Amino acid sequence: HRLPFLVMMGTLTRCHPLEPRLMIFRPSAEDVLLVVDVQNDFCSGGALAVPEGEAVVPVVNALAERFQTVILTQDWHPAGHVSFASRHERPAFSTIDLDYGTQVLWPDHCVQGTDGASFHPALHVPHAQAVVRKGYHPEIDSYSAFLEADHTTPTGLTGYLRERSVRRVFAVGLATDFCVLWTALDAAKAGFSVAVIEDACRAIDLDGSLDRAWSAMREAGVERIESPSISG
Ligand code: VGL
Ligand code: ZN
Repeated sequence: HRLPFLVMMGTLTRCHPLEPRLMIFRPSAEDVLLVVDVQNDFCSGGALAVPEGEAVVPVVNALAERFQTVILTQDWHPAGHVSFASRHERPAFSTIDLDYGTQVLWPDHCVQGTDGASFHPALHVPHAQAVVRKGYHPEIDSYSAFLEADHTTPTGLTGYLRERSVRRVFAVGLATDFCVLWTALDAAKAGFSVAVIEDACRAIDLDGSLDRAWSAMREAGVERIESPSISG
């Protein structure tokens, strides 16, 4: 009988033996696991805690073992950053209009060099090869690991990944509906194949932002997968 597999982009990709519609990805040198903002401030007890944020840590640790190339991102704001509600004397989670568009105002979080900006202590990815810091310009936020919120200023990650011959980006981390969302959309715009691994992410979900995020990602051709779809 015929084995249910097909070959995609030079990588053996087959169906899950128990779930024929589930595609299995076997990471190669052309794949990167991009771990977005698994930092103390986005976990329980942190300044901008994402519900169950720390639950991604064991999932990410296990996934990372299956990737040769792992890159971490770190939200990295100076004190008094333009995205901080305190700077504008406005309530957290309200919005203001800035030159580059609407900005959600957040509690002060991920201030450079603080414990809140450090990676979660249980994140164990010793073979991670680069850390991309973002949001360091005082007047520009950056949810995306590729482009700042002005949609023009690059972080350098596109060039880094291209120079390393990466073609597929697997995004995980915090938060699904902000930094993971914008990272995935910009990766797709830059020409990478993109998948978001849902159970390795958690969301803030502000006024329906999670549903909108999945719709936007679907429209951009970003695949929505679960961690059992990544084989070792
Ligand atoms: C994030 C809000 C503000 C995120 C970062 O990592 O999703 N969200 N800064
Ligand atoms: Zn931030």
